[in-house]
Amino acid sequence: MRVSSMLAGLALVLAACGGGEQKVDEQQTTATPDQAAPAAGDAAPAAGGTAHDVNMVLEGSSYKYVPDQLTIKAGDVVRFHNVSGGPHNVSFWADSIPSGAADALKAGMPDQMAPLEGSLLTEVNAIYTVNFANAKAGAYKFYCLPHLALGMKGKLTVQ
Ligand SMILES: [Cu+2]
Repeated sequence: MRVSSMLAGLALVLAACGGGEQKVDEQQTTATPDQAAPAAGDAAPAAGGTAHDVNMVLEGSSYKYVPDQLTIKAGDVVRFHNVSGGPHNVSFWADSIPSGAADALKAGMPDQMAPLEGSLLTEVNAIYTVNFANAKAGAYKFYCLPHLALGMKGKLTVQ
């Protein structure tokens, strides 16, 4: 069956110039890209945890997290959305989180570029999720590496 359809295709190619493009399309559609893998940072909160959303935006000439202050509980996740003005990321100052909190926080941050430094979100609508499982109570101050000099920073409080 396949051979006869290829022959038919060949006949079409011979009959009409440009028919060869159809054959290329056919090959591309049979090779399905592996898009089934979930995006990095798409983690769900632990059972009972809440998901919080923080947008990373360029408003006028200012880069900001919206909201730039929020209070969560241990076990929650925070989803940082690249809305506009990217690339953005979320980095935590090691000396601006509760003492002894770094290990649990590192465990909740996928694809770190350096310790406590989240990966850059270059695509609009990309999301970076930080999981605060086992997080110590206290204040966690964070900033956007590309826009720190422009004042893009925020504070999370874990109750
Ligand atoms: Cu930024």
